[in-house]
Amino acid sequence: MLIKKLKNKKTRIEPSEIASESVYKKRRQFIQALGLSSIAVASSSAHAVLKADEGPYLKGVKDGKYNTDEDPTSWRDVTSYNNYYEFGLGKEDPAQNAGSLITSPWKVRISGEAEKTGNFDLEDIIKPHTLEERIYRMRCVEAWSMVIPWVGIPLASILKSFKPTSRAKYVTFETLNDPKQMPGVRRRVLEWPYREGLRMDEAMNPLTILAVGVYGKSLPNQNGAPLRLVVPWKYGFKGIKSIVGIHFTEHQPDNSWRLSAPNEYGFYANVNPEVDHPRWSQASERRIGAGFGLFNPRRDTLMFNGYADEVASLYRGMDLRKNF
Ligand SMILES: Nc1nc2c(c(=O)[nH]1)N[C@H]1C(S)=C(S)[C@@H](COP(=O)(O)O)O[C@H]1N2
Ligand SMILES: [Mo]
Repeated sequence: MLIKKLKNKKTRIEPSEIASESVYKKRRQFIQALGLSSIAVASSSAHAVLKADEGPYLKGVKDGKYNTDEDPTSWRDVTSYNNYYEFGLGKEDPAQNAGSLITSPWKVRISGEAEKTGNFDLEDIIKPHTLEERIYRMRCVEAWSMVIPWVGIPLASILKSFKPTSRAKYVTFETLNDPKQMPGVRRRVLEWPYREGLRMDEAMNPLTILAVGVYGKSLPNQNGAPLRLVVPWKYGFKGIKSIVGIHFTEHQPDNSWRLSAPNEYGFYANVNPEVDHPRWSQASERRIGAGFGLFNPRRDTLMFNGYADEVASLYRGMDLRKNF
């Protein structure tokens, strides 16, 4: 029980942190006004309100593109309202249970249709690239949404470094599958290991990133440490967490959610207010942390989650009802 308590302590949120997002926003505006990179010069006052035990700010993070200017969802909500079934089905389970995940050292296996394949240390994969902050709208298939300031690397830069061959038409990702660290995989609620895939042009789109951090700091385990996918125009389940494998393939791969319920979850999973989930509407969404009940009216969901200018051309001529 003592161990459990200590673990919980690591993820408990102090009341002072509720202010973190407004401080964070002010700091960003200030730093943007100075034209400086946001994280490299992070002020100590902002640091104090963010969780002290989540480690220092990541260094050398530059401002990225495509940032929404909507208010970021609080650190508290981003790190305590999660989906990560390997650590339980409840939204609060991942923050409670993911302390058992060991994220260092971490290896990623690169395989399939690429010239450079093998087992690589995560540090070696990341080192040649520049970290960027990307403040994205995120939308879960369960019709809630958040605004999350990720820190990551464009997936295209990382994939190119492994020199995919001309036969690489898709890329698949795999999460760690270790019942010792992940109590949830003992129940077969999904096809383990959790896996997800993208078409190569989706993977290479400049919006797609592999995230290593959030709010300027390393990813908490519950958010998919140490490496997770972020594809802001797709439903949240495409954003696979704690990646240990990247595989280049010629044919469209399987993904865990489609394997478990093919009529409910497709391969593309593009946010689309016009195509309902068989059990609920996808036309509107509830922004987490934006107030309660009447004070938090549902907002209309936007086609491609508001990123149509950047990605609609990827799907020209496709029937998005069939390819959901
Ligand atoms: N390995 C793994 N990745 C996962 C999930 C999961 O259960 N296991 N849940 C997905 C779903 S449904 C969502 S909405 C997002 C949530 O990411 P967040 O908790 O960082 O907001 O993670 C996605 N990635
Ligand atoms: Mo989700």
